Amino acid sequence: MSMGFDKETFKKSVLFNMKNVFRKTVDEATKEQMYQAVAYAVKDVIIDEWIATHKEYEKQDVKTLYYLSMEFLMGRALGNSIISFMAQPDVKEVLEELGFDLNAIEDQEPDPALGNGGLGRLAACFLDSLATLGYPAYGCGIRYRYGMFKQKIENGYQIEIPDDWLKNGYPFEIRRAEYATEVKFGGYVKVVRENGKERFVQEGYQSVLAVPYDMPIIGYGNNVVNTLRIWDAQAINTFSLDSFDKGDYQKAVEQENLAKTIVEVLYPNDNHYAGKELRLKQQYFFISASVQRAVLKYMENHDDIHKFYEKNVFQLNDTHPTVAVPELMRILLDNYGLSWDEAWEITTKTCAYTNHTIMSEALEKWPIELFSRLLPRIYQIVEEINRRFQQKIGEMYPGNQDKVRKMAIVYDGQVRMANLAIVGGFSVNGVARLHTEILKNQELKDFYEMMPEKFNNKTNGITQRRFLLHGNPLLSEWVTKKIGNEWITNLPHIHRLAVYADDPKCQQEFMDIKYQNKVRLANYIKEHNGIEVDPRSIFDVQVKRLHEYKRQLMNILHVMYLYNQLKDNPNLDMVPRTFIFGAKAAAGYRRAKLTIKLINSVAEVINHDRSIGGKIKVVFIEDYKVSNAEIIFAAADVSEQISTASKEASGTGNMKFMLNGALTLGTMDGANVEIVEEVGAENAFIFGMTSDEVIRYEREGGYDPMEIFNNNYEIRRVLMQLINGYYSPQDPELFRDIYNSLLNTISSDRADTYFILKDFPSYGEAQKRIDQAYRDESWWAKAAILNVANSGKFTSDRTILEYVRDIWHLEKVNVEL
Ligand code: GPV
Repeated sequence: MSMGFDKETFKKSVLFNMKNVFRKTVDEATKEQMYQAVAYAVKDVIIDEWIATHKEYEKQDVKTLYYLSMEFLMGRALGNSIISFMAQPDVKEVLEELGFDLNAIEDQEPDPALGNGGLGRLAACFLDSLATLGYPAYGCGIRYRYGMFKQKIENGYQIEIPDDWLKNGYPFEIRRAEYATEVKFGGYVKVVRENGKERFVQEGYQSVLAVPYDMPIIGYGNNVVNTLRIWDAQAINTFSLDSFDKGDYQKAVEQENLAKTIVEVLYPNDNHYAGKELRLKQQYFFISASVQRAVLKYMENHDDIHKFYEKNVFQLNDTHPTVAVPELMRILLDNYGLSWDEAWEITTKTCAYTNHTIMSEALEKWPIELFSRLLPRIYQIVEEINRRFQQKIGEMYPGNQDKVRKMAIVYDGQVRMANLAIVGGFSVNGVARLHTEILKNQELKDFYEMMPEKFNNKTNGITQRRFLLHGNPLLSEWVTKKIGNEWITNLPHIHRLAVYADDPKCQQEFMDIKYQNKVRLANYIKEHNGIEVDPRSIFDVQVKRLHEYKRQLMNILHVMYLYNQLKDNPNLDMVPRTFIFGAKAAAGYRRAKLTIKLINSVAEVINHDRSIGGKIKVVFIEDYKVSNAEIIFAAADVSEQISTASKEASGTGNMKFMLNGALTLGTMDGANVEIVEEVGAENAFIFGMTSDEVIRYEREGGYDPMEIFNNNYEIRRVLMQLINGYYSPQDPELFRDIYNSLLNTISSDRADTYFILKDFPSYGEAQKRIDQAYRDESWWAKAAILNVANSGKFTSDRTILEYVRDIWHLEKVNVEL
C-alpha cells in the first residue's frame, strides 16, 4: 500500500467531511454529496504529499518546467487520484461499508473539460507522466468559467450546452490569492529618460488581477504531487465610491467587464484560428501572469537574473502561448533593466516551441492593428525582434527578398506567431516522425535550413494509467496476472504479453474481456442513446473532433455504400458491424455540423430497417469526452484513423485504441506510421494515398474527383443519395453542401480537398479485409494481443523522457514522507 494512505483514517475523514460540509450522516447523503465528501477526504491525503513535494523542490533548488498551454483536458480526478495512491481496493471497501458503489460515486464528478481535443489531452497526459517520473513541473493555463460545451443531439443536430463545471464547486482546487498578479492591456507606451537611459512605461491601460487556482497532479505511487496552475481573472478596483471623476467610473466598469469576459469560455475551435480579439486577450492574460510569477519565484531565492534559464524552461504548447517570448523580454528589459542582448540570450535559452499541425487555417497571424492596440509594449518588442531577425536573414542570404517574405515575423500587416516562436526559442519540435519530416522539408524548410540545430521530433504518447489501468480494469487485471504490474510505470514491459498471443486459452480470455467491455459500452449506448447494439458484432469506432481532414465523411459514405450492397442482396455474407461515432464540431463549423446530421440521418434509416437483419447498426455517441472515452476505447475492435495523409500531425486516440487491443484501420499518417512499424503491417489495415502523393497533388494539381464520379457506379450511387432525399425525405436539398464539397468547385477550394473519393476504393477494400479477418477469431485475438503487447513505445512516459533528455534537462526528484 502507498505511504500516505490509511484505510481507517480515510473512512473517518469521509464521515467528518460529510458532517462538516453537508451537516449529514452518510445514510442521509445523496451520491453527489458522497462524491464531495470522498473528494475532500482524498484531498486531505494529497495535501501532505503536495507540501512535501514542494519542500523537496525548494531544498534541491531544482530546474522547473513550465508547460504553457491554453488547454488542459484533464478528465475526472477522483478515480485517477485513488489509483495513484494505489488505494483503490481500500477506497472501494470503505465505500461499500458505507453503502455506496465507487463507480457510481466517480460518475458524480463533472468532467473538467478545459480543452478541445488532442492538444489539450496531450497536455494532461504529459502532466501525469511528469509527476509519475518525478520531474518538477507546472502546467499553466486558464480557469475557464465554462469549458468545452456539452453536446446534445436533437433531431440529429448538434446542440451546444454551456459546461458549467464549477456549479457545485470543485473540491480539488485551491485558490492562491497570495500569488495574484496584475496584467495590463491597451494604453500607450511612454518613453522616460532617466540618467541617460531610456525606460518604457505603459500608461492609460486597463488591467485585471490574475488569481491562480492550483490543482494537484499526482504521480503514481511515488509521493510526488505537481501543480496545474490555472488563472482566474478578477477586477482591480481602483476607484472609490465617492469618486466624482467620470473617467474613473467609466474605467472601473470597463475593467470589471474585462475581468468577467476574459476567462468566460474556452474557444471550441480545434486546429483552427479565428482571429478573435478576446482570444489574444486570453493568451496574454495567462502568459503574463505565469511568466511574471515564474520570474518572481526564481528571484525569491536567486540573485542573478542572467541565469534564469538554468533553473527554468518554458514549453509552448503550439503557438497559442507565444507571447511568452516578448513578455519575458519585457520583464527583463523594463523591470530588471537588462540590455537587449542580455535579455535575448536569456529568453531564447528559456523558450521552446511544439508545433501540432501543418494545416494552414490553424496558423495564428494577428493583424498588427489589433495586436499593437491591445499590447502596445509587447508589439514594440516584437517589432524589434523582427528588425534584428530580418537583418540576420539579410546577412545570411544577401538580397534574397523571398527569404524575408517567408520568414519575417511581422509582414503583410500581421504578426506571425509561429515565426516568432521559432526565432524566440532554442527548440522546435513536431509530434510524430512523419510530421517533423514534413515540417523540416516543406512547411518550415527555410527555418530548418537556417537553424537546423533547433529542430527535433518528439512522438506523442498517452498515459497508460488513465487509458488502461483506470479505463479498462478487466484487461488491466488480466495483463497484470500474466506479466506482473511493472507495465504501469514502464509500458514497454507489456511486450512480455507477446508470448501469449498464440496461446488459444489466452486468446479466449482476451476475447472474453473484450466482450465484457463491449457489453459495458452497449449498456452505455442503450442508456444514453436508446439504441440496442449487439456486442457480438464488430465494434468499429471513430471518436475524435469532427473535422473534414479527419474524414468522418468517408466513413459514413462507406456505411451508405455497404447498406446499398445489403439492400441489393439481403443475404450478403458479412459479419455484423456496429459503426460507432463520437465527435464534437466547433460551434461555427457549418459543414462539420452537417456531417453530424448526415451520420444521424443515416443511422435513423439503417437502424430501423428490419430487412437487413441487424447486420449494420450506426451509433452516434452524444457528448464524446474523456470520461466516456475510457469506456469506448476498452470496447473497440476496429480503430478508425483515416485522415488524409500528411494532415494529422500525430493523433493520440490511435494509441489509446492500440493499448486496448483494437486493430488500426488507417492511412499512413501521423503516428499511425510508427504504430504500424511497432505492431507490423500484418496486424493492421492500412490503405490510401501516402503523404508524398497527397503533397504532390496539392502542389501540381491533377486530381479531378469528377473522373472518379464518372467511372465508379457505386460511388455515384452513394453521392446521388446525398441529394435525392434518400436520407432526408423532408428536405432533399439538406446535404447539398456536402455533395458540392466533393464535386464542385463553387468555393475557392479545390473540390474534394481531402481526397475522399480518391481514397474511397482502397478504404472499401481495407474494410472488406477486416470483415474477412474477423471471421478467424484466433487470428483476430492474436493480432489484438500483439497490438497491446507492442504499444510500449506510445506511453507519454517515453515522450517525457525524450523531452527531458533533449530539451528540458530536468533532474528527477525523490520525495520521502
Ligand atoms: I494546432 N491538435 C489539436 O488537437 N488542436 C489544435 O488546435 C492543434 C492540434 C492536435 C493534432 O491535430 C493531433 O494530430 C495531435 O495528435 C495533437 O494535437 C497533439 O499533438
